[in-house]
Amino acid sequence: MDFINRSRPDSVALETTLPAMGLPAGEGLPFCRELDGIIAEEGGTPTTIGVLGGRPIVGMTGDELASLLDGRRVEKANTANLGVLVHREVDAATTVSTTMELASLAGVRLFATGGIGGVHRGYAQHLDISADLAALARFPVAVVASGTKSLLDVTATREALETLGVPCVGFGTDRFPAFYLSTNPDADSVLDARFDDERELAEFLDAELTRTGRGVLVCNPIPEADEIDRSDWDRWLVGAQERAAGAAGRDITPAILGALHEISDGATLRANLALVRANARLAARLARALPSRT
Ligand code: PSU
Ligand code: MN
Repeated sequence: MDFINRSRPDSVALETTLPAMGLPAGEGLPFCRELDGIIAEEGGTPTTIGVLGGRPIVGMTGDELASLLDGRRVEKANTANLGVLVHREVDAATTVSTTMELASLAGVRLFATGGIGGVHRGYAQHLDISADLAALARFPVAVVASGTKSLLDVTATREALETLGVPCVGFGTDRFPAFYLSTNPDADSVLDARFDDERELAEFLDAELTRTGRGVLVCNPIPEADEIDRSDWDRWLVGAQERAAGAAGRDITPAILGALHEISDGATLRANLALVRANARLAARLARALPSRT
């Protein structure tokens, strides 16, 4: 496939669905610049991934990113529809799944995001499972995230990762985090291992990505000061689900995130930004510490 590869050995991949659809209009671009600054400060190379005119770009320039995030509606590309969007030569934002696919194609091994997609609540009545989960089992990239978004079924998502054989390790925790919350609010979801030392974690990731050719989920819980109160969360979620009830398919996640940001008067948005910043910082430190980068 024809794609632009501007990655470097110390690259940290960043996705474009989060700034294009997960944040209020106009906030995506400045936030991307902030993440670039954090990654550069830690000695890494920020490498934002997206699709312009059907051509995937690994390491978008500021101008390219500005044109993707200029406010018009762009397509959301996961591993199912990426090929069609490339074929039709359109612009698209990449989710965790396609950011992993394109990062691995370019040889980028670290990727920072907020929370991965997963198994939606009520899956027994209406099956909805993010392509992010299968992507973790297919592409050799370490994804640094605060677990899965708490608006999903966190327990089922953790189980699905186990079923897919995706290693899930924690940095500073042995519990699966739930995005705005540092642990799963519904059950005790344990991880495969806990690491407290960045160098040791980087050594493990290097060995594991090479050994399996598949992905690893690195769980970095939201910083304690930014965590959302449990009872506020329960209330906000009920309200957001009601407001987003009309959304379907790929629009569900952005609709619920947007409703939460409004109902919580920006509290979920602030928490979301805080955890992504922390994940970008950790990913950059791990990228620098990867033993076999060339
Ligand atoms: N994390 C965030 N905000 C987001 C997303 C993740 O903090 O907007 C996006 C990611 O791109 C993820 C996608 O891959 O939501 C999942 O969408 P779906 O549930 O439709 O697979
Ligand atoms: Mn879905």
